[in-house]
Amino acid sequence: PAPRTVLLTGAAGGLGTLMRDLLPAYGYRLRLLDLRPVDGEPDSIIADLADRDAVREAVRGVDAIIHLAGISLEAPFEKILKANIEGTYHLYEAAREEGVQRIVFASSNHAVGFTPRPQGDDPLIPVDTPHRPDTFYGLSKCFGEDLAQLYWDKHGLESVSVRIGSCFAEPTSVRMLSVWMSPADGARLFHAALTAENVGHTVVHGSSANTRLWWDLSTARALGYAPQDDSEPYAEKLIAEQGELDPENIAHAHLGGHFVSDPPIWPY
Ligand code: NAI
Ligand code: 15L
Repeated sequence: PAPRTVLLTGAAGGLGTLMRDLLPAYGYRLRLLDLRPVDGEPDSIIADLADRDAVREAVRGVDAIIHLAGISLEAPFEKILKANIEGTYHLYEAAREEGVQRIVFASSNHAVGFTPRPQGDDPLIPVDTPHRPDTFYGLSKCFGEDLAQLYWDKHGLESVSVRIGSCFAEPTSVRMLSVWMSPADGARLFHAALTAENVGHTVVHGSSANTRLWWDLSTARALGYAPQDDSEPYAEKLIAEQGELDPENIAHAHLGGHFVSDPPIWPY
């Protein structure tokens, strides 16, 4: 049976806001959680993933979880450790204790951001490409994927780790033409990840069916995901404004874009 009640962590964030709009049409009843209040949602749970009791209470009785909460960009290691690494562990533990069947984990392209992006006739990046995080942030997503694998192998808790490209209303850079996931395709993919049978722990790439795609969508399609969108209508304007990607520029030559070349953030 399709899961009905879904806990959406990170509900106040950008992607959480998009999914709050789009997922109810698929028949889900969303329970919302975030550190901060969720606009227009007085019943949302305001809790920090660091608060294990609150997290356990939040997961009690849900059929599945979409886990978006956390730091979504590079930050000092200590902050990533608390929100993304310990926080995701607390969520998985709570789900195990409460018998939740499945978690859809918002992983990121930055788990494999140092992977060279295909050029010319190069093959698409496969989903089993080795972890090559481009930041502490990306490293926390590698941890989340491995945690998901551990909880499947050891506890039978299923997960789909979605290595999201860029999910925003529109692509805003030339790189995004390759990794963009339209919000509508994002909802399609989360729905597929919630409803496909026997996923064990499955890793999928999360993007639309872009003409300039860099990575393989076959594991996502195997879940039943049928993307409907393509960034190509945005290409002419973005390339006119920003120019084509320069293969000599390391930010343009790797999947992770500027995350690869930005200076590290240390805790000053
Ligand atoms: P966002 O930064 O807009 O939202 C994250 C939300 O998590 C915020 O509302 C924040 O308050 C909440 N949060 C942070 N720490 C928390 C904690 N300790 N306890 C409870 N809530 C906490 O990020 P966005 O763009 O909505 O991304 C959502 C998720 O998807 C993140 O995990 C991000 O890493 C991942 N992702 C997003 C991509 C995108 O294109 N938007 C691309 C790849 C991954
Ligand atoms: C991510 O992981 C970030 O959360 C998001 O804000 C974008 O930067 C995205 O990757 C991207 O690579 O464009």
